Amino acid sequence: MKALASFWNLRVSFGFAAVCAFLPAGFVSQSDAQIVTLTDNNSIAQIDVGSPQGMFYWAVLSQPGLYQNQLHQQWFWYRVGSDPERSIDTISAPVISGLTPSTLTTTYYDSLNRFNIGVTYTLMGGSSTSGTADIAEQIEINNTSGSALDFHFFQYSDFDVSGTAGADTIVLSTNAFTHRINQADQFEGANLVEVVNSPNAHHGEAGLVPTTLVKLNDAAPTILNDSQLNASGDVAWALQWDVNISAGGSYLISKDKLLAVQYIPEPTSLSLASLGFIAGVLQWRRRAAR
Ligand SMILES: [Ca+2]
Ligand SMILES: [Ca+2]
Repeated sequence: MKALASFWNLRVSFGFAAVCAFLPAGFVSQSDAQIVTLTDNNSIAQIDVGSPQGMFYWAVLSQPGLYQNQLHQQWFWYRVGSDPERSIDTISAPVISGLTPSTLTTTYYDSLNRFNIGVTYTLMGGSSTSGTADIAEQIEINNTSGSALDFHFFQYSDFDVSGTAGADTIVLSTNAFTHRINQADQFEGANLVEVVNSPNAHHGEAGLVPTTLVKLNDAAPTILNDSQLNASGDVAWALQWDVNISAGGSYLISKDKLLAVQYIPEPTSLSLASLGFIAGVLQWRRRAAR
């Protein structure tokens, strides 16, 4: 069953990559969903900047001509004081700037003019045979309210490494000096590593989908539970920054994600197995036709 699921994932990814090859880089779709496609060397990322699905596709070349998606959903939530959390796409329509084939900035402006949040993504692909790619994310929160702002910012990440939702392990690690979370490692064959460059997160949570997402979308203010480990499942993780931003002040978060997939130069046994399957079906149809 799992092999079959992997097979379909690969087929879907390949079809998707084939479609992407015809899109101009830094492409913004015209539909209701505002999807931006970033490309660089061996990597493709897609971000729906107008919905909580957020970044929903990130692939690196894992075989000649084959892109395997490693990401289901990554997006950002925020809370002011003890209000419930909301996803940043609810603040306003995204204002897109700095769009190049591999970079994007989206800014959201609070309707009460208390703050704005800008997120800049920079995709850095590796060589075609490296199996690695990097996304840097910089978040800038500006207090425009005229008084101090009790602000809470959340990143939610649901990667499905190796192209499958199950059997992943997530480990969140803390900095030895600050005792705050500064790294996330998720793995199942392929690896995803996020290093929180600055500042380290105040809280984190590793869990099974959709436990943390439910907390971010419910009506109660949430503090992530600081669990650091979850294994063998459809895992997700989140980070939380708590800050009092002075009037006219800004808060900057700088992070870096690295994806590492084993690059296979030749067709795999999976591809050969699928050819065998097709040959078997053809033989069965010939027999049935007699
Ligand atoms: Ca909540
Ligand atoms: Ca997952």
